[in-house]
Amino acid sequence: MKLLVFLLAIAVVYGQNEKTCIHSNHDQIVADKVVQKVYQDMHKGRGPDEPISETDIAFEFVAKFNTDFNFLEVTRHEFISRWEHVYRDVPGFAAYIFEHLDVTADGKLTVDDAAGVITAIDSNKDGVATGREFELWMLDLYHNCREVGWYHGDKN
Ligand SMILES: [Ca+2]
Ligand SMILES: [Ca+2]
Repeated sequence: MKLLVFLLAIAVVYGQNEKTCIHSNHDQIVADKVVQKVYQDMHKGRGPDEPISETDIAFEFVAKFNTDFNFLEVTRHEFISRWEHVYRDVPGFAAYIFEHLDVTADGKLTVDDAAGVITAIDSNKDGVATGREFELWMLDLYHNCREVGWYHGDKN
């Protein structure tokens, strides 16, 4: 029994991807290039001043990141493995991005996270999240280690 508990503890430690806010990419793709791709995937075909809606967020990060039959939610594990596959960032960094998208902090991405993500992106607080604001928000996350929820304070 003790051995089993010990083995489970090991599995938990190694099974979780230790979060890191220091960007690292399997293919040595620099942060700005990764963000450019994330931005294009999110905002394809639209101008930088055009808004991003809650539906856009839900479509991009919930629907597209889903890998199992439960298409209304994306678990931390699902998100990390797909982010690593598509953008080639290491799992620990994908975990850091996940935590910034999981605004409700329940360990999964659902439509309930979309409004909070919009608030986080909307840096000039005019109630609209534009494509450019999304891009700048992502760049900020990639370049500056940000605590989850930091934008709730004064954001300059
Ligand atoms: Ca959530
Ligand atoms: Ca705005």
